[in-house]
Amino acid sequence: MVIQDFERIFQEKIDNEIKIEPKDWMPEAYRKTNIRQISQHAHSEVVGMLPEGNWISRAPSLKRKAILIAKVQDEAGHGLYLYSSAETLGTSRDEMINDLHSGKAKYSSIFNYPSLSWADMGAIGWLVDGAAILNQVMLCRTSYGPYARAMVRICKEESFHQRQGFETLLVLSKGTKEQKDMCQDAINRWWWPSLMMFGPKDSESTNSDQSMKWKIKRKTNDELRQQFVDMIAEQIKLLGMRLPDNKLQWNEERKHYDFGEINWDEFWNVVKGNGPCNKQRLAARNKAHEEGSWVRKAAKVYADKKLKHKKEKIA
Ligand code: BYC
Repeated sequence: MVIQDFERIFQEKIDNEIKIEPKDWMPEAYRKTNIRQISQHAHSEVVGMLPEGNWISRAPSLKRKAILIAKVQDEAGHGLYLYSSAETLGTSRDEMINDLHSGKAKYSSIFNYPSLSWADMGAIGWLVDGAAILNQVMLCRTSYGPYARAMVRICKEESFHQRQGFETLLVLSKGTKEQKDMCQDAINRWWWPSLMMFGPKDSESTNSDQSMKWKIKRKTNDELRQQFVDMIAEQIKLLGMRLPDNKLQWNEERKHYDFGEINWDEFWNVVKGNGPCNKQRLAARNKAHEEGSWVRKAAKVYADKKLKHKKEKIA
């Protein structure tokens, strides 16, 4: 077979909704795009543990603490499924982790903002996980098999995360004046960064066209962002709070909410490493990696020993 035959078979699979699997032939750029997106996604899950981890020791009750620990643990699990999924494309865990720790790899801009109050745990669950779910439901149908399958389980857990976030804010929204103020303040601070999670507008999105053709992405950044605004603009009514956007308004003609302009300078500044917490996040990740080195060594010795025993039994 010549290269054109491989390309044709690959494209037929994409057109016929047949998943691409690790051992299938694929264009080098398809492989690279998936490694880029899946590893960035994995890094986001792992770095995303930090703003919430910050509040585990200060959760207001045992119940809230247990829920938050479970949620943060879920994020770690999501990171692990995703790293495994990227590894099937021929990259290594070490390579990906090194790129994160050196600052070479990107991760979601949202996790470079500080979590200042308990209400932020609610706002992160409701808005950040809410934005993540819309994106990830789409990714359950992505064309690369191992990524799509990882997403199915992740989405189930994310939907629990979003509901716990909303419920946390619902309790605060019915509380004292201080609790209501704290709730509104968290929404004010997390709203615009949540909208930025969907990436640049379609006209500025360098990867979207090709990723849509390959069915890695099924909806554009702007389509998903609009879906998110429409969902949250309704849900906030139940909280009796407001979104910090004077231009937010239902548009009967479009059957969507109109909303104000995102501060794209802020977005790119954060993506380039100059957000409020970029340096802090990378320092925390590097420190955890160094301090965990003895655990990795011990786990490796244990695994080698087990393998040796198994081989001896067979022999
Ligand atoms: N932040 O061409 P575009 C979670 C980059 S975590 C930083 O539109 P693409 C959770 C983009 O990478 C969930 N960078 O890109 C965890 C590209 O640069 P490169 C995280 C961003 O890939 C813990 C450039 O801008 N979800 O749920 O077609 C606690 C141009 O963009 C961002 C995922 O990772 C950003 N926000 O589309 C709680 C989902 N946006 O790579 C919750 C998987 C864009 O060319 N990822 N950039 O140098 C995706 O679906 C897509 O990668 C994106 C961007 C929609 C994010």
